[in-house]
Order: sequence, then structure tokens, then C-alpha cells
Amino acid sequence: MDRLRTRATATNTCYWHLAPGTWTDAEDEAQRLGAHLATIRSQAEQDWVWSTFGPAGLGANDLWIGLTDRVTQNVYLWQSGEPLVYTNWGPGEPNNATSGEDYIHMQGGFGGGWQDRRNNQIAVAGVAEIVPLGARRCQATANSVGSAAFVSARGSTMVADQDFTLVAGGASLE
Ligand SMILES: [Ca+2]
Ligand SMILES: [Ca+2]
Repeated sequence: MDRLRTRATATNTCYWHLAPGTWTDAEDEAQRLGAHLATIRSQAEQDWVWSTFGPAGLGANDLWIGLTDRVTQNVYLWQSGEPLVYTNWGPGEPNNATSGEDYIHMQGGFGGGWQDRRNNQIAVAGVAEIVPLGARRCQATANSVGSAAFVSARGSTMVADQDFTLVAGGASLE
């Protein structure tokens, strides 16, 4: 089941934790949520996503993000269309190994450092993100996937239901 976390930023970005699978399946699921796989813009965002969804958070050992060079080898594009301003490649990555690796995930063995992989090499959890986003969009999207619960991204309370957990964060989430 998809699980939602919010991160307090200037744009009140919301993130979803997606079930393990291929990168393309994860991006398709993200788009059904009105999002894309996540764009990582800074060390702070990297750290928040990894601590929230990674081994110390929701438990994903690896985590798809919205970066790919599937169109042109070595030209890495965010699904959001934003420019690539921050990277966190693991040692020796990206190496486009074996028959070609074009899909990027944060990797537990690299402490969240980025790894390029083939789409279906291993099942990897994903993190989706809506940007830019206000509390109203968060609510509408949560409702659209069948939950009565919603979150105000400017709030300071935690709400949970059987489908997913919503954490409305302030600066304490940073
Ligand atoms: Ca590649
Ligand atoms: Ca690789």
C-alpha cells in the first residue's frame, strides 16, 4: 500500500512510498497519484527522503527516484522536468553496467548513494513526489486514492488510517 509523508518546504511537497517493482511501474503509479518519482534537489532533501523511507524509516533498502538516462545515454533527466542541480552517486556510479542501466535508485549499500540499474533487475520500492504542492492538492490526491484521511502540510499533527500514514510536518521533519 502506498504510504504518504509530507515534508515542510516552501512548496509543501508531499511524497509517497511506493511498493517494490520496476522503475517504470513506479513512475506509472506516481503519475496515477498526480505525481512523478521524486526529484532530489539538495543534500537536505536527500537526507530527508532517505531517513524517512530508507532502512531507518519505512524500511526500503533501495528506493527509486525520478532520474533516468533512458532517452540519451549519460544525459540524466528528472521526470519532473527540473534541471539536475544536485547528485549523490555512490562509488563508481553511474557505471551503466551489464546490458545498460538507465534507472536510478538510492541504495542501502551506499548509505542512500545513487545507483543506476536496469529497470527490472531487482524489485525496488519507489518514492513519488508532487511539486509544487499546497495542502489542498495533498488532500485531493489522498482522497483520489481512496482514503478519507488528508493532511494539511502546514499542520503539526500525525494522522494514520489503515491505508497509509500521514505525517504533517514542521521544521522538526528536516
Ligand atoms: Ca545509462
Ligand atoms: Ca550501476
